[in-house]
Amino acid sequence: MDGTRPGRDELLEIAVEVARQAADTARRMRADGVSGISTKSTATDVVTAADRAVEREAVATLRAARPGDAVLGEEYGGADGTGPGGDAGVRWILDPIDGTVNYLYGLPHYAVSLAAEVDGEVVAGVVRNAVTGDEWTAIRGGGAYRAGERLRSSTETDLGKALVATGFGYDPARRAHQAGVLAELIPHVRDIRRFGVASIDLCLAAEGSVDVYYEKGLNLWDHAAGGLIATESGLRVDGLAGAGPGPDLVIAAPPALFGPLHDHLARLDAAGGP
Ligand code: LIP
Repeated sequence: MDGTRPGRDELLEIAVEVARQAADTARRMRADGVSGISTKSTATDVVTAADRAVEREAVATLRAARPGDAVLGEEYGGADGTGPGGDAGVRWILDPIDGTVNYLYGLPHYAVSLAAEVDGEVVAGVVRNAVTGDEWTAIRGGGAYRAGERLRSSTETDLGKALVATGFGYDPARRAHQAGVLAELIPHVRDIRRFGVASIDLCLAAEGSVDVYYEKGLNLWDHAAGGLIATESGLRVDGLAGAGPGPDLVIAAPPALFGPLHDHLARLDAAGGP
């Protein structure tokens, strides 16, 4: 494998191989207990030795498979010296353990999320729950799958009957703002689910296990792969006012629910606050 321009199938194959290896490492390290705990943006934004080890291992495997590609990882950023897109315009976007707080508490709900981006567009992605082995994949234009089944997202058309997944940041002031938005939104929906893992939340929306998902404050590695999987299952994945999914807000919803949910979130300044 060299700096040649790869096919999407080839990129997905590499992503799945790396995600399975990373998931096994994360799960094995968790069985030995949690070590090397430190914090990042706030006292509750934790990182563990496993987050770092899984990322180093995944980057090494990606390097071996495609030496010229760029890698953007949560723990080491793009510390590989190569530009946004490597020799062939390929960049890998990796969250080694999405749901680190769940990992810390031993909740069986954390994932490896890996996307391949070519010339700035995500074209392949995998999200793998490291404990259950649940694995969601997608290729742009090729659909989204879980266990060989093509995913079809919710067809709900009434926001009042929509089950909503969402999340909260690590900054107390931001959580207060997010809770305020949620308190105003909850009378207008069926109910809320807070699982703690953006990548899996997007995949649950992709398979219709929840109807919609939204969250403020995500990084690219939290939503790159899950966003493609959600899009390929039929959801609209965007921000407010067509801004695109990003740190201000990520919304994933069936076309019929996107407008009503968007308008509530805009009215409630969900992209605003700290
Ligand atoms: C987490 C996200 C989750 C969000 C958390 C955190 P991490 O990512 O997956 O949706 O609510 O605040 O950002 O920190 O576990 O990689």
